[in-house]
Amino acid sequence: MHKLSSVDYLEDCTYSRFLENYLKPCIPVLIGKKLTENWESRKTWVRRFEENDELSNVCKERQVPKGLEFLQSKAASQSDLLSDNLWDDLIEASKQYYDNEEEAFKDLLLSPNYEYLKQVYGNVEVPLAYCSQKDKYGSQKRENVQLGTALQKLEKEDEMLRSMCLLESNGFCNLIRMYPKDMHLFRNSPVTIPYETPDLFVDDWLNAYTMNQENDDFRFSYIGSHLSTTPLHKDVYESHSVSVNLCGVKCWIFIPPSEAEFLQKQFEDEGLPSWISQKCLFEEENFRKIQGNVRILFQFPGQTVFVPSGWYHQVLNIGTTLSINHNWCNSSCILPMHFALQQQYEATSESLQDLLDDGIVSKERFSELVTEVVEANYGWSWERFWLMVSFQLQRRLAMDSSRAITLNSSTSIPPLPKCVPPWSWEKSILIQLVKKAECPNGETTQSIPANLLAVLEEIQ
Ligand SMILES: O=C(O)CCC(=O)C(=O)O
Ligand SMILES: [Fe+2]
Repeated sequence: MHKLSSVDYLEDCTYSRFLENYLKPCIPVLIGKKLTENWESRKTWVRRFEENDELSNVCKERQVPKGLEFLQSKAASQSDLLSDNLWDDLIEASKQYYDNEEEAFKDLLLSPNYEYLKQVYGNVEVPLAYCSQKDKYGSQKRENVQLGTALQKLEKEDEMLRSMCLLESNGFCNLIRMYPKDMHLFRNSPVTIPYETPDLFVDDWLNAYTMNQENDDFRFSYIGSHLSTTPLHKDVYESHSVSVNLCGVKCWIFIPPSEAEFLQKQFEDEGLPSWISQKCLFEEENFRKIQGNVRILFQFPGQTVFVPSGWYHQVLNIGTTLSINHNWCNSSCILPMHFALQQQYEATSESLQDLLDDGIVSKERFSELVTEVVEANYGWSWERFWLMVSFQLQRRLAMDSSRAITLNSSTSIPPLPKCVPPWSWEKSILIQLVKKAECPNGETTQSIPANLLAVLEEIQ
């Protein structure tokens, strides 16, 4: 049987190693828990069942791996989600990360600090997904609730799972598989942000621009109950993501951009599925061709996953998980982001072409309409894309007082972070970017600010 490849695991990682081996080539990587050891949220957002906790005692008596066996028994009926070897693979992976079993089991006894989270963020409205129910479009059913309400439900399910373990019941367990996800807990947060973005991910054009210019952000939190999932997807705008897990274990599957075409072909008739079972990926003949390129990864508490732009991925939560994620971007993925946005504009123009051909709208109105539809479906536009690029260039050039420029009306721009790629490399990407935006006649329809073009011309 073919085995899926794993993702590189680094206990520690310097910026230059990350830049050259993972960020520039867009390769996923898992980084050890030392990277986030000073995070406030690793203390305040989670709690550990103590040694005298009932579950610990039962596990000791029965000599079972604490925290794992009861989760496994409750997953027995979910063969579409889990492969038979998942538990062995998980234990095998933990041996890479921990010196001994005791240490691993200690981490597996972490759970969300429901009381604390309710107290601090209980009033924030969040999207709550029900992973075992579908809406009319076939996506996970979602509703907006206050986080306090969601936490109450999650805590109840957590308790039920643990008490079923105590009763040694192996019967079918009807898990609701709730998943509050994409939660904006840090936008207008009442308390200080409980973490500091590691240097590796701090060169982030997307959050720098949205936080400073749009009063918005791409910083999210996720609280996944046992066996909740995030369906197969690529990240928003073709950005990168970074995920730090605080408790539970996340099982990730990654499919590289080079296999996107294979995936599309494989599911040509019905469209991409929301979930590809591990059984299918591990064992099916059809998938043999890509098995060597598909990667699996178990993310334990404290560990950080870099999810590069353009990779399809899906996530299964084992035990209750709690994570903090950023979508982010910089010169390493700005070209694929540009390409993806261009595709959106092209597809939208094509679908609306009749309106222009039949003289229903003017040429000017047509292009406004295309932008409106792209904004509604995809969430952003050329205007905001180029404003983000300009904002970043302004930060870059502010470092050099002879070049300080003003590209937009903002008065305060945050200083450039400590770890950024060499300017020569970044400059070559920006030049390629502008070339791609130009039509054959040298004009562009992408609302590139004229002063951005002038600055790029000057620095070439
Ligand atoms: O943790 C999850 O459920 C999904 C996270 C994800 O898709 C991401 O960070 O890009
Ligand atoms: Fe994602």
